[in-house]
Order: sequence, then C-alpha cells, then structure tokens
Amino acid sequence: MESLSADSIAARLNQHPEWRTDSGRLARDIQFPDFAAAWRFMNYVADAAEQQDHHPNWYNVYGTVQIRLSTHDADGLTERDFRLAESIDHYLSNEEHANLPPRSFNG
Ligand code: H2B
Repeated sequence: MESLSADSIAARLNQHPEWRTDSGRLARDIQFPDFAAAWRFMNYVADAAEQQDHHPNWYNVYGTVQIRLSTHDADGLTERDFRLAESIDHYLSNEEHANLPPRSFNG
C-alpha cells in the first residue's frame, strides 16, 4: 500500500484531532483509571488489529497506554493506520479515559 503524502496526512489529522505525528508515526497517549481498564482497551485493540491485519506499536505502564501507528511495509503512514486509529477512537468514545500531553517512547 502506498504511503500517504504529507498534505494528505495533514488533512486526515484535521479529522482526528486527538492524534498527532511523532517521528513519522500516528501517535496518541491515553490515561485509563487503572491497569484493568488499560488492559481491556488493549484487548479490544488487539482484536481490531487482528481483524485488520494491522498492528500497533505501544507501551503500557499501569493505566497509561502510548500508541504509535505506522505501516512497516510502506515505511510510512497509510489508510490502514487511520482505520485502526478510528477503531481506537470509537472504543474511547464510550470509555473513561484522559488524553495525556505528548510524550515519547522508543518503540
Ligand atoms: N502492522 C503494521 N503496523 N504494519 C505492517 O506493515 C503490518 C502490520 N504488516 N501487521 C502485516 C501485519 C504483515 O506483516 C503481515 C505478514 O500481513
């Protein structure tokens, strides 16, 4: 799959204001009330990832989950990343969470 152009990524990010780019990846950092809530979220994302055959890079500490999406095969961002981001947003629209300010992790 072709990676998206910078203009196209900027246009899509306007539609997904909770996301940003970090080192060329789609990034969102979330705080859940506790580890159990973070793990439920990760289970949901794991199922979506398997269905979409598209998998996140992420880092979890207790209730915090940092997510980085990119398409390894395309060495960039593609529609697949935004599709998984939409699944994540859909879950979060119904679950208690807070958005964390930008942080980085190497993953
Ligand atoms: N996930 C992500 N994020 N990028 C990929 O390029 C990718 C993937 N490729 N999940 C898929 C699986 C590929 O490795 C398998 C063989 O279809």
